Amino acid sequence: MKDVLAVVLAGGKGSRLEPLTRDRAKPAVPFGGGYRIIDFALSNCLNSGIRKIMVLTQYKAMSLDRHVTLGWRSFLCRELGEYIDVVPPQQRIDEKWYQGTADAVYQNIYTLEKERPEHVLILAGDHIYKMDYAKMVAAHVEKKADLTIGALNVTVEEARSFGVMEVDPENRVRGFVEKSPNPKTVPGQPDTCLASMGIYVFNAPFLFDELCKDATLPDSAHDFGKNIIPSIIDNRRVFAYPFLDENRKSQAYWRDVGTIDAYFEANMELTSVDPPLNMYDRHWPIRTYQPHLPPAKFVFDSEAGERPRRGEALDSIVCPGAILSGGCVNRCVVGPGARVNSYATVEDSILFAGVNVGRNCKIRRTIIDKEVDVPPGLEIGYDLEADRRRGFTVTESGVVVIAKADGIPVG
Ligand code: ADQ
Ligand code: ADP
Repeated sequence: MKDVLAVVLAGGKGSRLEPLTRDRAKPAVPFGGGYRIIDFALSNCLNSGIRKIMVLTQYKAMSLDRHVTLGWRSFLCRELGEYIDVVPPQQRIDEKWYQGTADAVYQNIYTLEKERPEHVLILAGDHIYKMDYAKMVAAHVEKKADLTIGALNVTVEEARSFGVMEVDPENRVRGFVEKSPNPKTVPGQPDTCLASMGIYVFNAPFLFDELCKDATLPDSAHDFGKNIIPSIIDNRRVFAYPFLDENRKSQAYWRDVGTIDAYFEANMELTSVDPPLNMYDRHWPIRTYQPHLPPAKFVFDSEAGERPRRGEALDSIVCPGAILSGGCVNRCVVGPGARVNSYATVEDSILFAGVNVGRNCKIRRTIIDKEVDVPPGLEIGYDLEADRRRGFTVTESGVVVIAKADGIPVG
């Protein structure tokens, strides 16, 4: 993997994750307590033996930049030629801000070429999964491919928001349409489509040639899915790489947490007894920036008269620095330094770092953004109309989101 350079596209706006992406890019949105979404792609890189990583940012990148710089730089040693660099939009080649994904890579082409990699692995910074990219690169080399595309089976409904491939029995890509309203199904499986995961292994010189060619086309959206891939499948060796579990039998865990509902469900899955994503796998550690915080604390005050103050957590993830100070959480993700005060109950919810839940609050199916200070006695997630009137976001499935600027004090 020494000759592989990973480019992580981390510029997506994540508008369907609003209001969590109001002040931060989607890859910087917290996930599973102390992690950020981008930690999964970056951990996959390190665990796959990749030591040269460029993170391309664009939209509201401050929190993402800080996270990667503080948390990830120390894992790699520049003296040994290893690095993880956060690269803001360049605007060196063109006056314009980045356009599509191919343009984001093209704008950094000088830096990429200078590294003289053999392969460039292009990744999205906004999916939750554990994948050994070394196996994908090995398959790419074995097939003598010019481009290999990570592939997943999805339903026809889901396929409309993906690039969808048609492949021959050798998995060679014969058709590729980006976000078609009528996606092609897998032969013999009328309910299934083969979707692109938006991750690509390119032979580096081939990638650079194609980017330069595409950059001269006035009508191109400069996007891998819309332009580059469809234009090369007839003449070049493009293969799909099915993302399967370790036994290479069934589909592996992969979540696009692009909507609030999908994001909420993926977090809730982590609190189940046997989650589909194992975060405790020593062979595949998920790394992140870990602030120095004291251990989580649970306070139970039996001296408090008839109503003892129970600080407890069931089927929950509780991060360092959190204090359940006489409040209960059930099926929750409790972020670093969050606090739940006496007689409060929080169920099926996600509390970001530093959230303070006041006494006697009753909260369910709610996501609360960083450092929001919920006043005592508030009920959230029970009367959704009341929650909407308060200015909170309420999704179709009834998940409430309290963002930083929703009229509740922060800090
Ligand atoms: P989308 O995810 O819809 O489809 P896009 O919005 O272009 O494609 O985002 C791809 C990735 O690039 C995301 O991680 C995003 O954050 C990032 N990104 C977008 N614009 C960027 C920019 N200018 N600078 C830096 N990063 C940027 C893509 C493929 C589909 C595939 C799905 C799988 O186009 O074919 O099926 O991913 O999710
Ligand atoms: P997070 O909650 O993701 O840890 P922080 O609270 O540390 O993020 O930082 C987010 C803050 O950074 C926002 O309040 C916003 O004011 C600021 N910020 C984010 N992106 C930008 C940007 N592109 N330009 C200026 N400020 C930004």
